[in-house]
Amino acid sequence: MKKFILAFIILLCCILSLSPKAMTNLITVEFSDTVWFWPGWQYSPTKDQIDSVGIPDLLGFNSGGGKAIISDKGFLKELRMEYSGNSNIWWVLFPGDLFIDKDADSEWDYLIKIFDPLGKGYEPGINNMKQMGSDTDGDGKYNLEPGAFKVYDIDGQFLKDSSTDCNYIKSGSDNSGGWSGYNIRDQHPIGLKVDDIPLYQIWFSGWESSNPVNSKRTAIFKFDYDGNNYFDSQIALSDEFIIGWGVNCANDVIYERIKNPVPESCTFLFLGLGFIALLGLVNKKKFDSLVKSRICKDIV
Ligand SMILES: [Ca+2]
Ligand SMILES: [Ca+2]
Ligand SMILES: [Ca+2]
Ligand SMILES: [Ca+2]
Repeated sequence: MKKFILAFIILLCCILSLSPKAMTNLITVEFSDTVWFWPGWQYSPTKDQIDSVGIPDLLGFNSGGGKAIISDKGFLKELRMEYSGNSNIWWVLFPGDLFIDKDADSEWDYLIKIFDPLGKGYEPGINNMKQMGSDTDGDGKYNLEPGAFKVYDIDGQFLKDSSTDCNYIKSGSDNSGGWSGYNIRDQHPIGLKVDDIPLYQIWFSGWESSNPVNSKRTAIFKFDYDGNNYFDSQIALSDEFIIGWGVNCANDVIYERIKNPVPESCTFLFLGLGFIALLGLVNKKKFDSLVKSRICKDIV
């Protein structure tokens, strides 16, 4: 009887681990903004000592920012980045591309292309909201509307330093175009030039043309957005993953190694252990005869 109850519990666990309800559980992980530049991308002795050169300040979780939402199957579902500034000249800023290193091996795996959403073409490092955004309501203020943005498989793009890589779009150092006279973090990756066909799309919350001084905004990336029958992205995360993001001036950049609390293949491991335990409960005699008859059958 005891064995029967134990078997029943194990079976129940197996069924629960596969149930649709279990698949909907979401886990939130907080992350901060701990770097001043991406590894290998220092450029200026003075600015490399500062987290944010001017605006904005991308905020860590202790300021309310920095959240990754992961499904209990280990898929990335959402990223939330908070930012604020002590000035409202947001028309000069544009969000950079989002980089994801799903297994934290310092090779990027996915790119979410924000930098050129309207297909206007880009000039590395000098574009601003007026050049790249839209003014759909005609009030003269340009902003990036929320919407669908393309995801690219960039497997194999290394996190190289500035001397060896030419595929990155970098923040401007030429003091021309939209950046003439601005004091920014120069020569830092803010995007990537890609010619590939996008894998799918995800939802991005857009970017404001202005921002009340010192108030917080949140940039949200949704990877499994079904509000408008968008996309079914499945970015499977390893035990650790890295995100890289910033603005087109690279005034503040994020490069965070985040722990994925969902153990890899935990469900299958659990299932496997369950079945092994079940097998152990089968009457040894019956089990032996079962095996024997199978062997005999195979020989015959
Ligand atoms: Ca910051
Ligand atoms: Ca990788
Ligand atoms: Ca407008
Ligand atoms: Ca930073």
